[in-house]
Amino acid sequence: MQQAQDIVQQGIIDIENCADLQQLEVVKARYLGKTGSLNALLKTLGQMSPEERKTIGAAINEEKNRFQAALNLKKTALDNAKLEAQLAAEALDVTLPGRGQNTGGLHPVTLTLQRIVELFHGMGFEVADGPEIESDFYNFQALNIPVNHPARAMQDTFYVENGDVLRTHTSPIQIRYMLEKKNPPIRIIAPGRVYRVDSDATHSPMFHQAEGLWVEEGVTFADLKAVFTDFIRRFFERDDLQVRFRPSFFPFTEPSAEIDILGEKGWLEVGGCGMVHPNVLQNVHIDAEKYTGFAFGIGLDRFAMLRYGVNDLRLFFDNDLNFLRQFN
Ligand code: 2U9
Repeated sequence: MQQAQDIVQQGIIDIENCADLQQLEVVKARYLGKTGSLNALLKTLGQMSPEERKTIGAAINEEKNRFQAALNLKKTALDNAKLEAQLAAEALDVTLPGRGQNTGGLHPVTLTLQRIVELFHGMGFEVADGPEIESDFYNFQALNIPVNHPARAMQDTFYVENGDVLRTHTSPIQIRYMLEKKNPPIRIIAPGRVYRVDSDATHSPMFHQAEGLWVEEGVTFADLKAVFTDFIRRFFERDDLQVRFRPSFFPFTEPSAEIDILGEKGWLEVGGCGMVHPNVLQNVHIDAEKYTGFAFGIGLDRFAMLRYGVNDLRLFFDNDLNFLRQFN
C-alpha cells in the first residue's frame, strides 16, 4: 500500500521536525484526526472488495501503527526535554556563597549609652524613659524655667503644635517619673534623644543626653560629687582622673555647677549638675523641707567622641558604614 507508506513517511518527518508538544499535537491531528490523511485513507476501504479490504486494511493499519509508534517516541522525548528544562531553571546551587553574611552592629552613641546605663545600674539607678514630644509644662514650667528664658525662644526650641515642643532635654522624664509614682527614695538615669535649633560642627539639631537624679532624705552635694566622680572614673577607666565642680547656674538646680575633667590639654567640660531646686520638688509634690536631691546631665555624643577619639560630631549622624563598622 504505497500511498499509506508515503503518508507515514512524510508524517514521521513532520514528527521529527516538532520542537515542542504543541506542534506534535498539530501533527497528530493532521494525520490521525477525524479529517486526518490516514483516516481519509481508511475510509476508502468501504468501496473495496472484501479481499482487498483485508490486505489493504491490514497494510494501512500497519502504517498507522508505525506512525503512532514514532509519535509516542517523540512525545516521550519532548516530555523529558520539558522536564529537564524545568529542573535546570529551578536548579539551586547549594555550593554558592551566602549573600547575607553581614550582621548589623550598634551605633557608637548607643554603645556609649549602654555603657553609661550599665555603670549607673551598678550604683542602684533605674532607667526611665519618656516621650520626645513634650508639653510646655513637662519641658519648661515644671523645671522652674521662666517664661522669658532664652531656651523657650523659637531660635532654641522646635515647637510642634498646640505649644508642644520636641524635648530640649531629658529632664521631663524625671518630672513624669516623680509625678507618676513615686515617693523618695528616687534614683533614676534618663537617657534619650533631645532637640535644639542648633547646627554646626559641634552641634546637631538632634543629640543625646543622659541625666541622673537622686532624691532622698539627707542627700547632699557631697553625694553628688562622690557619685559623679566614681562614675566618670569608671567610664574613662582612670582611677586618678581629676574632676572639678565649677559654680554655674541652671533654673532647675540650686546650687549648680559645671563638671570638668583634667585632660592632656587642660580642663574639659563634660556636664552640668546641681541640687534639685526646691521649686522643682514642689512642682512634683515632694516635700522640699524633708527631701533633697541632686541631678546631673551629660551629652552622650560628647562622651562617645571622647571615648572613641572622634573629632567631628557630624560623623555620628552621616550613617557612613565605613565609619560605623569601626565600632563593631
Ligand atoms: C530634674 C531636676 C534637675 C539636670 C541637669 C544639667 C545640669 C546640665 C547639660 C549637660 C550637657 C545638658 O547635654 S548637655 O548640653 N546638662 O548641665 N542637667 S543639671 O537637672 C535636672 C534634671 C531633672 C527633675
